[in-house]
Amino acid sequence: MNSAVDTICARATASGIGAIAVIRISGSKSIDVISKCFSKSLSNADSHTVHFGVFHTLDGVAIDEVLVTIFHHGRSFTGEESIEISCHGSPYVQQQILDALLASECRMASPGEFTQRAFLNGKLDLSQAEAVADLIAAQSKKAHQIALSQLKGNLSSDLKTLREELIAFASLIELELDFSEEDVEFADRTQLKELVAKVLKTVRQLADSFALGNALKNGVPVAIVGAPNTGKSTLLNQLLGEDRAIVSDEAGTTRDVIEETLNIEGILFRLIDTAGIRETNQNIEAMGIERSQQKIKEASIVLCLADATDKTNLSETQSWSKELREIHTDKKIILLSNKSDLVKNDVTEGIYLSAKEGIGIDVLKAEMVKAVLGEMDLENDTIIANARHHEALIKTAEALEKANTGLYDGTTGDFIAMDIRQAMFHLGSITGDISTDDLLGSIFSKFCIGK
Ligand SMILES: Nc1nc2c(ncn2[C@@H]2O[C@H](COP(=O)(O)OP(=O)(O)OP(=O)(O)O)[C@@H](O)[C@H]2O)c(=O)[nH]1
Ligand SMILES: [Mg+2]
Repeated sequence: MNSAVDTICARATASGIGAIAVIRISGSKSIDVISKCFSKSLSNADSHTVHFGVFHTLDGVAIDEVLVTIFHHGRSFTGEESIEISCHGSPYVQQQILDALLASECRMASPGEFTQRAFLNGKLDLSQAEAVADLIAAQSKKAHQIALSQLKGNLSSDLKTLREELIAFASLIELELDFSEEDVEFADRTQLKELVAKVLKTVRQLADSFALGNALKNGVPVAIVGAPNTGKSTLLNQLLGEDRAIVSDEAGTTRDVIEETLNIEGILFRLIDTAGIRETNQNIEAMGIERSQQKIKEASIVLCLADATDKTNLSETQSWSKELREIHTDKKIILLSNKSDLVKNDVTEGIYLSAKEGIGIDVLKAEMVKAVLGEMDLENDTIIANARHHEALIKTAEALEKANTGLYDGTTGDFIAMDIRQAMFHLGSITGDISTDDLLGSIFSKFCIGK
């Protein structure tokens, strides 16, 4: 059977009980298949029309009252003739309907097969197809925003511009090659240098945006660290607005890592409360401390909590956070003077905070948001959130750097043309202009069945 043209079906909604469920069919026999199991004839139905009737088995046993939506060839998500059956959300009903479809001329869709067909039929490019998966998985406003922008084709159009610029470059180089036999050297390669520099800058910007995109997609890890009893668990609870972690005036209360998610201004943060760091002979506490140190490594933002009532702790935390800042230049280290409610008239370091009274929490939240977004303008800048795209952009940049070096070293045009072709190849792999079955397989197999 030719898998590209046979008719496939699958549940499009989550399994389990729901008010309604949607079953999708796609392929050239979609209308034939439904016609055998539906109380009304749909062979003359217009595209984008909805029909109420009874779905029955091939033997005529009624299963459910359903709504059938028709999409004609070329006018559906996949680009093929498609049907959506909205039935009641009982798992039994859904299974009966699927069984009837499978007994007709349908086969079960494999993971991501609907989206893969949309890609193969030119309805979406590869980066847009991947955005479908990201959109479904988005857990916060910002992650949703990035996925939607990619689905709408913003990344695709940026890449298209880059590609056109590289083609322009390649044609200039070709011109040089054409004249090479006459020993004409383009002594002045200024224009070429400018073009490569321009493209390289954009490619690097896109690649760099991955740090932010990835953080927004998966949640920004925030480690709350400090000496025992400084109020780390109190701060976690205050940020969450609930008593999640045990708070006590005994040092060493938190022994293991506690993780909770928090949404601030549409950004998902993963807050991590850790065991207080100090010298200890106790095994369990020592293990907790080791994990705290591990969590600092994994975090993008580290909240260093000091006890403002304890001068020694305050200066120790201050120098410790300074050290962290020097070692981890890619992390945002925020120093907090907690329990400031007890030292009102004293000078404190970092953010003035009372985790217990909720003072300074808004300032802290604003700092956290600022640490994530930096100078980025999410509304207008294209942001990469996909590791595959990031990798391809890095490779594109590498090839462009080689071309750039070649231009300055006076390398002959044919070598530079080769580097440019490499750059175009990697760029093209993002949108799927250049793709292999292996690549497609690995991308679409990560989708759920029904997508
Ligand atoms: N006055 C005041 N007390 C606070 C504040 N924050 C925490 N505390 C108190 O400090 C004590 C320790 O708080 P925890 O939140 O358990 O401290 P911790 O850093 O998680 O401690 P360990 O888990 O043992 O490392 C508790 O008695 C809290 O009520 C604050 O801002 N002001
Ligand atoms: Mg604690």
